[in-house]
Amino acid sequence: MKMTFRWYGKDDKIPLRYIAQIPGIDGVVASLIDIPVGEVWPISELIKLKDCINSYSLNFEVIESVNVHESIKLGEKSRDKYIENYKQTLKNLSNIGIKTVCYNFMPIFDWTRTNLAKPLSDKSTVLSFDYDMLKDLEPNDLFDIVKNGSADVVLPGWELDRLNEIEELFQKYKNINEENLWSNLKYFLQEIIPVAQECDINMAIHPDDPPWSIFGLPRIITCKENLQRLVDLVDSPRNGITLCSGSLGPRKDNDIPDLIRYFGAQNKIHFAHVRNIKSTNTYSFYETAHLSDEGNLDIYEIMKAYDDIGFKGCIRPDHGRMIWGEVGMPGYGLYDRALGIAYFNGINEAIKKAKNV
Ligand code: DNO
Repeated sequence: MKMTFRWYGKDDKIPLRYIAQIPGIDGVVASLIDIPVGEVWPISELIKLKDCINSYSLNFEVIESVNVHESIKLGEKSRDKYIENYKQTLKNLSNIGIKTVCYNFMPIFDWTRTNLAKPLSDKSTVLSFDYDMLKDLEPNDLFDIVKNGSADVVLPGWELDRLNEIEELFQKYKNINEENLWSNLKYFLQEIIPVAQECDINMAIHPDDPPWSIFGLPRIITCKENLQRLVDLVDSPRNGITLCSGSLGPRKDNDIPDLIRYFGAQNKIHFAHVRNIKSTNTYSFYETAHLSDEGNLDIYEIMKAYDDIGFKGCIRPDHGRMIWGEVGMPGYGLYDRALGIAYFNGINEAIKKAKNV
């Protein structure tokens, strides 16, 4: 597997030279966050980004993410224009050597949390999701939470200008149930996957986070059965998943090592996110350090499952705590994610050496 680290480009407070110093690092996962959703990513900008990353001897082969325009998820007439743009973006990405594109199909909101800085007993802070709290909130309140908690950085998916269209979007989603969303996803994939095939790009859908409906909006990429339905929508090796332990993990019926083995056996895992979470009740949880003892997920078993399937793709530590006084994008600080990588490296070394005994 190739160890990678998410980097938010020129607005990221973490310099690439620091990332390059993480032991065992192979590359960076990035995107063009300034390009409005639905527009074609210009090749000139992509070349600049790639050159910048490569100049620190870091590889660049995964995009997280090329976001999908709401009109595609809604199945509106205008979707064809946005799908054509998406195809052109894939072609441009393939020209700079991108091998994997992560995307998601969550209506309106990407990942959702009710607190971006929940204090833990060690005085670090983490992202958390409290279902009871969400019940009393309006979507606008969520934007406030994100704005006030994001240390002046615009979190992708939470651009404030999106607020202007929120009411209208909610109106439109009134007519969209889970089955409609599935059929809109199928339409999208039937168009996109043949192009991904020509471009040698693996499409890796990111699970819904959290993996259940919020504000009454349908969410479908949530569990083993639905992930299987996704890969069956269009039969192609290019149609696969981002296996995100922290997004799927809050559902008790999602056994992450089992999912890795099950979808790994079908060669459907194109990208891996590893992090830990601790549930506080059925629909509430907070994020923790990566260490197994800190959360519900057994990170050793997860890494073991990746080793068992001979995973060759890119893997990255996911959200970490904010520690050691670092101020930055919630979940995306340098220190705790670098500790995550050190931990994965340790587990991997132990797995390898134990096999040779
Ligand atoms: C949150 C991330 C998500 C992810 C997108 C992929 O931290 O895991 O925003 O990048 O859902 O499309």
